[in-house]
Amino acid sequence: MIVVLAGGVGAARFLEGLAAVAPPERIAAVVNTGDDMVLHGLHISPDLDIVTCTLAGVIDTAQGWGIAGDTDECMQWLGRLGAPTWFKLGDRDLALHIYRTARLRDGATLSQVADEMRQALGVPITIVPMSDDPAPTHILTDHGELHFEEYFVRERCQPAVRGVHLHAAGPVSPAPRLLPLLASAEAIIIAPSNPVVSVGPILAIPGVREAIANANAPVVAISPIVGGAAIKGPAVPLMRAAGMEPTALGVAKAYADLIDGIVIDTVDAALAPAIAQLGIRPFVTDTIMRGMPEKMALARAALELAFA
Ligand code: FO1
Ligand code: CA
Repeated sequence: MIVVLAGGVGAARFLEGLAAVAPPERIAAVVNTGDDMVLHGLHISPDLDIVTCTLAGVIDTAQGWGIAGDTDECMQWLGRLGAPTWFKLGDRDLALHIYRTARLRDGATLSQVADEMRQALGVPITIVPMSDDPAPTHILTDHGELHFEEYFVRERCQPAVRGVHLHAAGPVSPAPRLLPLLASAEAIIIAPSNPVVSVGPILAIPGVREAIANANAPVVAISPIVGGAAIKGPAVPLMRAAGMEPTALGVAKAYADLIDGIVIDTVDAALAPAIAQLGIRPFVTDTIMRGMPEKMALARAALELAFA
């Protein structure tokens, strides 16, 4: 299997390209669940849903999350009842949440539910949550400790970040399929996702980082930082708070113990020699995924680097 460590939107778009250039049955996405939370009594798994719905072709592509053509009747009524409305769950999206929550309450694991949902939506690639245990990511800010989604969506990344608390680093087990997938992988690809709050939680789970370092497979990353800025989301303040330089070189350093190569954007070509100095092979190409041709080209670049 080609195993991809995935966050949300960037990873989902990369996986779309990968599934078009490699056999989908040979692709497995290991998905961050640090963003998961319970709201209205519902188990919300943003990155699992973003990856699943993108690959199913039902994502709202303008937002990168939520379901295309969705309506907000339920949200409006929740608002009338005084329930929180800062996290938008569309009417169709709520069906996914009701299903997941009911199955978990029946005793199913998050791994089982993720597999049921991707099958029901016709997604041919394997989708595995990083863990079946709760492992929320908290952001320590000047407004106190916030859940990642409270920081990101409710507070719109306004509070100053002082640190990041990954509960994934606590007494959390990897999902049952995760370590076997890594041990038998033909390649491991770190998607262009936030290294602190998307890939960070996956790597923080006890045993996972070691399993990747010890895997026989080549390991390559795609930098989500282009020209010192994040393609999407609050990577820059979060990387700074985690002691990383918010550049493609900083991303390479964060993964230096794991990766054999990294795909960086043409605008960052000047960083290639410093990356090579770390013993990591840089691959310079256009990494902005505007449409399907760019997604496929980026996937081909990652595979070329892995199998070079
Ligand atoms: N992101 C927002 O910025 N605002 C929202 O109201 C919102 C709702 C939402 C509902 C379901 C879902 O699967 C994702 C949702 N997201 C929303 C996206 C999500 O919060 C983040 O983009 C990811 O956690 C980042 O990977
Ligand atoms: Ca290795």
